[in-house]
Amino acid sequence: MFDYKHSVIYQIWPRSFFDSSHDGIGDIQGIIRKLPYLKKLGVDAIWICPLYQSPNDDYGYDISDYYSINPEYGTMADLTELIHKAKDAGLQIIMDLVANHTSTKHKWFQEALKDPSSPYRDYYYFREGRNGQPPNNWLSFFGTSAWTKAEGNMYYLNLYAETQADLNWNNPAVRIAIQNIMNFYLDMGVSGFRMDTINTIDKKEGLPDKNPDKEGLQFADDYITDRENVRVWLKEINEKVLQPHDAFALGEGIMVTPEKVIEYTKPSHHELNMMFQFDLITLGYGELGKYDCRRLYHYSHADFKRITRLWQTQMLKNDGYIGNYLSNHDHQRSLNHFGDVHLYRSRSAKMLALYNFALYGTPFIYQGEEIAMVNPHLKESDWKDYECLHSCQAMISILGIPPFIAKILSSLVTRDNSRTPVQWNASANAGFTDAKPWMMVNPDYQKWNVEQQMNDPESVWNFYHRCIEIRRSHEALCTGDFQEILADHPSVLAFYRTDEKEKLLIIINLSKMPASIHLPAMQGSDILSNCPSVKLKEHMHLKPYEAHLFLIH
Ligand code: TEU
Repeated sequence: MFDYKHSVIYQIWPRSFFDSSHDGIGDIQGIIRKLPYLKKLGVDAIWICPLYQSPNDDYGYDISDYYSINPEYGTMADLTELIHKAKDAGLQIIMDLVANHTSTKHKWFQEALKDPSSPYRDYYYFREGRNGQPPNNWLSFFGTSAWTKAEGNMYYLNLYAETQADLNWNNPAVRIAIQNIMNFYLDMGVSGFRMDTINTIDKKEGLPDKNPDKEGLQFADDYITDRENVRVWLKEINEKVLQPHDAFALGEGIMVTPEKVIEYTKPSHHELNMMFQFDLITLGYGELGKYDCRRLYHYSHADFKRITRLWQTQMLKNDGYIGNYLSNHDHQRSLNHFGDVHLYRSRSAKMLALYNFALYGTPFIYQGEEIAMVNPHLKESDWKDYECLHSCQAMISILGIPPFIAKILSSLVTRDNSRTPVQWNASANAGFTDAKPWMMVNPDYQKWNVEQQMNDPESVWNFYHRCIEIRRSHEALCTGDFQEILADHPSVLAFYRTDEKEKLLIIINLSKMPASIHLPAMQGSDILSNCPSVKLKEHMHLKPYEAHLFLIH
């Protein structure tokens, strides 16, 4: 297994990465063409979002055939070529495993639908409705009922889109089928998997109503996350698939707590190597997620610091392990969420990079983050994401938000924001394609693109490159302790990362306002900063978003 604690992982959402086939859609050959770029950036592994056959209702997270590649992205031969060329370049390939559900176009579901006595019927949750209503009151993650009518009074469960039918993991045949899929790709040479929404594969027995005394659809959080069989089934996968291949497994943990991550990732438990948590990425969201605007998308830097402190201390103290990320294909761009896209776009992008690379846990770069890509200004007609199209309606119907406000807010938080094509250069369509791109390109590509930034030593791209080099040369950043100082400061995050060889001090002004700090007397050299290097002093005045990494003498 590759050394994931000393690695940097780059996330590719293939549809918008690079188009080599002149159809306006990113593809596998496009990823192959960019392997030298990824090598030059300095990453060690690539997590590729789903490439499998899919109707694209959820852009690949609705799989209709696990054993074939979406022809828009290429062929199985292309994937084989990618795996081999990546390995030759010293890059690991991590595939996305979507095993909580399949597309309703999958042959298993089609057989189940056609014939109630089919063995595939028990691959899914088919249940009788109640008085013309769904079997229970669960709300899906996408703002609709978690049940879709199949035929007559029969419904099937879908925690996500209505065309994403939940698999019944209680059925051993389902577990064996998923294990066979994993073995197939591991035998092809992939290094492991990012396991999609993996902590929702076990649902409360009997599928009972949630808050039955309440009106309307209810989010069944503890009925569908982290139930006891999740660990049982992960241990089975670890024993039968991961260990025999010495393969890596990263789990996406919906609303997962530090206690649960420790259970899933403690090495002696033989379940997962790493997990994604959601506390930071959902800062400012309401309890029902990004389309719940009741917190007005406001969060404090004290919240940001509290979450950082919680996860850093809990993981180090209890032998848990996480991947650290500031955006991905499911959320708006990190600069719009945590930085500044106007006055301090470059500086705040570097601040966020320094933050992410200074933490305990494997740093993830989402495509385009390394050049400070930001949300485009989307109109309703630009929306393509199923979640947005349906959750905007839920914002109106469930939360009672006036439609014109719901649409403005939806454009700000929709996943479409992070799915615009990567901006490679200043040529037409940002060099992503020479055809009509499948999705709008952010018009700021002429100023913000890879080519321009690789040639600018002070660019965000070169800062990411330095972060990767510095992380690689300072073990304390990978496995050292975390000790916070200035815990009560309203906007400055400061902490030591130490091991037996060295002591590093990270100081980050999270705010667009200047900040003053008082430090213990010490000597140190400024080894990485988004502002001109400064002397480490007891009293420091930080510019907006100013960030430093000091090596303490
Ligand atoms: O996302 C799971 C998940 O976290 C979603 O609930 C996500 O939070 C969503 O955007 C609601 O805010 C995974 C994939 O990353 C996502 O792209 C898929 O749509 C989803 O599973 C279903 O496969």
